[in-house]
Amino acid sequence: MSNGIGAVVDVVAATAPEVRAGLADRRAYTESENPSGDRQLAADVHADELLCERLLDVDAVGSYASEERDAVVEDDGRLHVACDPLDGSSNLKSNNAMGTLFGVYDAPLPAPGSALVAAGFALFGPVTTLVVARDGRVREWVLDGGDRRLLEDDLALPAEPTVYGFGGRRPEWTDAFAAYADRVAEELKLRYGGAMLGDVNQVLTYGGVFGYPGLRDRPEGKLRLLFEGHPIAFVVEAAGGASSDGERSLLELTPDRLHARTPLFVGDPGYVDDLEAALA
Ligand code: AHM
Ligand code: MG
Repeated sequence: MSNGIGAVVDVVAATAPEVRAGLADRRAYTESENPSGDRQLAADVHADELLCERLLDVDAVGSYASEERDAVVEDDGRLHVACDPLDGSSNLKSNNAMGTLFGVYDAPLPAPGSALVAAGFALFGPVTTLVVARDGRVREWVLDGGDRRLLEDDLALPAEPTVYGFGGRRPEWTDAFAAYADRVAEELKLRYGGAMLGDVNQVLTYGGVFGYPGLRDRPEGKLRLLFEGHPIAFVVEAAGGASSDGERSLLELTPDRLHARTPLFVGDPGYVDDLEAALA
């Protein structure tokens, strides 16, 4: 098992710097939309193609699914990888953070969160970092050229929460969520950059809570359970944090279809508990 997961991590570590290096020339929109109805940038398509080809080359990888393609690409192997190849790609125009997110499952996709065996992300900030959760532990490296330098051997959410970020416009929030958000805003400092990976990495670094809630006219919210919710929940929970769709851990959920969306909250367990109580 570990060889298979290690090989997946190696592919992401090798491919992320290449995806990043390719961003400058791929800032234009293509004519196409992804299955969620978002316009695709050339950078989204490029990242997806590189990851698909290289991950399926790993012997243990039996299928690849991504936010950028309709159906699962099948092969032979016991591991199944779901990716958001370029999370936060609308930040390309404004030159803000974005990254590559992946989840490794030992069941065919769409799979329940309990089938995750590893997950992680590469974050393209001022430096490129790689965060990987497996076997109940989270590690963080800096990726520099071909080098991978360990930053944290056992990354844990800070006990003292400091920052928060919530997606969607306030008039679209439910009254219950808006009341909760008001309380959080009294206690924590707003940090919202528009890329889930960047915003969650601030929570992992400084402590706090990130959420993209269900909206009045879109109760399922914006983010996708298989490609975004499960992997980020797996990382945050392994770091000692909590995740929720408003009622229960995201890892207890199974998407009813590949591109299903979910309200998403991750971070400090106390703030996630309060959120569930506020929405109950
Ligand atoms: P993407 O994967 O197509 O980039 O969309 C997901 C992104 C998240 O990274 C981020 O949290 C959210 O969309 C931001 O949405 P908004 O622009 O509505 O704040
Ligand atoms: Mg995304």
